[in-house]
Amino acid sequence: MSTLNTPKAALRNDWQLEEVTALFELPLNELIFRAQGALRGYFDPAQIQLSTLLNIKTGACPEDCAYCPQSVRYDTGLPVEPMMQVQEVVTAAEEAKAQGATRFCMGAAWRSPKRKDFEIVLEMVKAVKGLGMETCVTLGMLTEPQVQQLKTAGLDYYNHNLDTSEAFYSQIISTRTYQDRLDTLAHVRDAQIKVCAGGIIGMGENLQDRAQLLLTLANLPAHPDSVPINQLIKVEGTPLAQAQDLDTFDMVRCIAVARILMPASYVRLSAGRTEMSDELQALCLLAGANSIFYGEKLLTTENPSLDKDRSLLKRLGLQAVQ
Ligand code: SAM
Ligand code: DTB
Ligand code: SF4
Repeated sequence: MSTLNTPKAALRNDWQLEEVTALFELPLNELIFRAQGALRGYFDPAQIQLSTLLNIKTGACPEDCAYCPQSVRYDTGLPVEPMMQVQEVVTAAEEAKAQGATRFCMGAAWRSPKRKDFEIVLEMVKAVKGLGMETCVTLGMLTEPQVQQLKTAGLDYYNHNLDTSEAFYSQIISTRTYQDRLDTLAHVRDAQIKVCAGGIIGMGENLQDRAQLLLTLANLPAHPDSVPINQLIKVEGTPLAQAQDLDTFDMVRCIAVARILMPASYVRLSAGRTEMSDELQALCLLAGANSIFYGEKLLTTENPSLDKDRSLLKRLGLQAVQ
């Protein structure tokens, strides 16, 4: 039972597509009501988890992810930057901790890490862990030995998104397969590193694709511990720069369905908050999101300012998870 005496919904890995699409089709009030119930079984609804992102290596990525400003294939005007120094990363993590973040997520624009770079990432993980923060990295595909080394270095979470449904995936990325992603997630899970896996909406996918993405995540052998739901950030120069705008409530519905399918996971209202009103963000939190990226930048794009977020959390009566 949670502190508020709401029963814990069963953790299921046998969701059927019809059940998930039926959730998407519920009247919004009913969907949100059910999602709040699911949240309250496992979490204190007055608490929110804050993760800060840092891009430790920017741009020139060989992959062709159609949404991504860091792919070498698209001219987005993003300056390519070499990998950061360990000390620079530690300084950024110290700042994030001082601002109230509990998890520090380091991202790199790689298909997969090269040996020399990987050694440096291991040092970064050890150093950030040494600050008493939760550590997370997102480095692309990993082999089993690399996962073991990250585990030994003290890594808590690995972020690797499925991004969309298997059926829609080939329209977004051609340089690696859906199975590659599932394999990396399996290596991470087998090493008992916590899994952070979610996706993006607003790339032209249909409702069935969104339902299938969430179904695939929920029917993994264990639910991802953390589920980032990103709204596409349309970056000029990427193939998806002109993608159609989402309906305002699509994000709310996706978050609510993720919450119902994976009630014990942190569901993160991720990319896209700068385009959202305070009211829409509040609705996403009401629909069961209990985590955000906190810090003025995501990887290469803007995120709300710390002041704005502090004020929003205060107005909503939310406390940061310690
Ligand atoms: N290169 C690694 C990889 O792809 O696994 C790690 C970094 S990659 C940028 C991490 C995730 O950021 C992607 O899987 C995607 O879900 C998200 N992302 C990238 N560009 C985005 C955009 N324009 N809008 C929303 N999410 C985005
Ligand atoms: C995730 O799901 N979203 C974050 C994090 N994991 C690595 C990244 C969002 C990136 C948005 C585009 C950018 O800033 O480049
Ligand atoms: Fe590279 Fe990751 Fe961007 Fe894809 S999402 S282009 S793998 S940085």
